[in-house]
Amino acid sequence: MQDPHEIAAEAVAALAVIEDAALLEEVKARYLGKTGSITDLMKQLGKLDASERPVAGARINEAKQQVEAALTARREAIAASALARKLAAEALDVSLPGRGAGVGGLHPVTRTLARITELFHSIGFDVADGPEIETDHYNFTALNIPANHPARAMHDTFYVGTSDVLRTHTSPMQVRYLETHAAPAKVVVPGRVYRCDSDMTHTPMFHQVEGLWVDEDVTFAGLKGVLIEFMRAFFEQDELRARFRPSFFPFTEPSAEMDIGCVACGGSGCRVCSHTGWLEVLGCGMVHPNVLTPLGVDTEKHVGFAFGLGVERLAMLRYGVNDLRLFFENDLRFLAQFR
Ligand code: 2NL
Repeated sequence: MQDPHEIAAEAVAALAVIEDAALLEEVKARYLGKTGSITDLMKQLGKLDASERPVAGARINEAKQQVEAALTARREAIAASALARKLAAEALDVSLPGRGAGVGGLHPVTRTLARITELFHSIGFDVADGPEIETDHYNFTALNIPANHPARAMHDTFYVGTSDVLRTHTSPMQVRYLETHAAPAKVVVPGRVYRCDSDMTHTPMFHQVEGLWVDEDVTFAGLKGVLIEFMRAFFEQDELRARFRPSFFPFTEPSAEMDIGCVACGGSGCRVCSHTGWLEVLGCGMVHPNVLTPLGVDTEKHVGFAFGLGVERLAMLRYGVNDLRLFFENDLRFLAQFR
């Protein structure tokens, strides 16, 4: 009979180099399986002399236990290294920042709105906002645009039902302001306005800031001074030139449109100013008595000036954007430039 310890030593040596669980089971079968070499020794016990059996049996059992102990140790080692590999492969650094956690920024139109209202606030204008769905009273009638007046067509109005509209300007909020604030009143109203118009240079929704100053000694000269100084501060050009051309709005009389020297070329003529050297930037005028009187303002005592400007237009000029539609496409390659 072969020495059981020799077989056990051979088995332990074979197990020592095994890295794979399936191979381990093969080696186990070779020694401890039905036809394994240690099992064989057990079978041969019967052929031994009865006196030799206890010693030989004990030696075979020892050998078997050695192999089993080596098997168990190896099985655990293989499982431990498999687990270690799996953990290493699945390791997560939870302290890393998340993907796509970029820093956002304010939309250029929002920044321009804030800049405009801050400048007016700094010279004493209150800032107010109001509803985007208005009654036709506040949007039109109160502003000296009676029912069936052609001026209503001028505004390309979106109707909500029969007598509500999406406000076509922020003037209705200024009317509301005068209802709750007695003269003197000094306010700007920023916000979204809507007109049924869509092409290269018009979007159905855009932003406007309107201003109103009602007091005893408000003059057209004062209007010019406030608006020229506003434009100089907004564009950071102390020498910016301006001119006022006569115009018409139902809610102001007299009315004017204000041009500034082209901020792109300095007045020498370019594509931005259509080679005129001038840019039209707002409409303004002295508030029509038909607007003030129904609001309880005594027009023998109080007068007002008002103006309205387009925010996208000023944003385009300030940032050098040549296509209005870029503001509404939300392309991050465009927007990220204003971070
Ligand atoms: C433009 C012209 C203007 C006003 C808006 C106004 C408001 C009240 C009374 C009188 Cl409550 N006027 N607003 C006045 C003149 C012009 O806007 O072209 N806006 C983009």
